Amino acid sequence: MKIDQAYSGNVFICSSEDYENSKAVIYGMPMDYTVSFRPGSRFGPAHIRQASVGLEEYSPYLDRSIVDLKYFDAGDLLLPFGNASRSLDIIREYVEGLLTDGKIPVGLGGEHLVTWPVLEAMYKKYPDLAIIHIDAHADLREHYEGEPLSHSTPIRKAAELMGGKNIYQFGIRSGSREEFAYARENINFYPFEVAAPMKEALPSMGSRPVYVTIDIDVLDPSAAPGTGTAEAGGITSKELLEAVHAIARSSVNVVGFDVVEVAPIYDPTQQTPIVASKLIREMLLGFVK
Ligand SMILES: [Mn+2]
Repeated sequence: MKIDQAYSGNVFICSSEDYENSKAVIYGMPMDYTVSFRPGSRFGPAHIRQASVGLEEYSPYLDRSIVDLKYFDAGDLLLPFGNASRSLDIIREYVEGLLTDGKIPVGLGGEHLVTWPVLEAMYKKYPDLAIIHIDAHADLREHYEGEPLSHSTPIRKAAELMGGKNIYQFGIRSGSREEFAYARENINFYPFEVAAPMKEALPSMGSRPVYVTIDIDVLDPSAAPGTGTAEAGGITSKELLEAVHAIARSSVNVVGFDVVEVAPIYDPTQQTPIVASKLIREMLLGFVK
């Protein structure tokens, strides 16, 4: 007899087994081989699923419950470890398939480079796409030690593909002088803070299709130590949730989102996947109408 997996921790809590009728699809991208400092985010998706079992189904912020929403958890993509280029191809093809099926992709990372092929697929489907990027790091390098396929380059690639003025960055507090100069000139750039500038910027996005990518290291290391490139001086989980709810209550049309860079091995308390799983719940309830 089949055992219901909804509360097993093997899937994100309350995931439906019905792909066809699910609006959103959760998928893991267990890739961490281009990181500049500490690896380990390949284990992020599994730990976010395990931590999700501790969540309530109901969101008092949004007065909505995940039992009233149908989403499917596809598990983790099978990636060829060590081969970044082929891994990105596999991610891109998978997300293109989700978009063809009319789904909202909900990605679990993995290092931030996994977002690059997702953005390529999203932009192909939505030519008027805007990106909301919430992160401690600008991720605007052209290469890292000569390597363009690095977790420090995805937003630069996106800016070159779709124009920096279609990208909104929040919470950035780390990067090279060149990245900050590039951001100030080319991007809608809101460094250090997240919730207040988010509320300021959202009206200018109107009802555009938006992809939201959150690097967990935007949080202060005291709130999320389990990440490869922890950066002091970050925001609280309360401020991050406030920003997510501002997006949810705005008129933008969120067409996909992800949470990346959860590296559980650096966090024996598992606080980092715990906060990431609540973010996913709130984004499912706030963004998937
Ligand atoms: Mn980062």
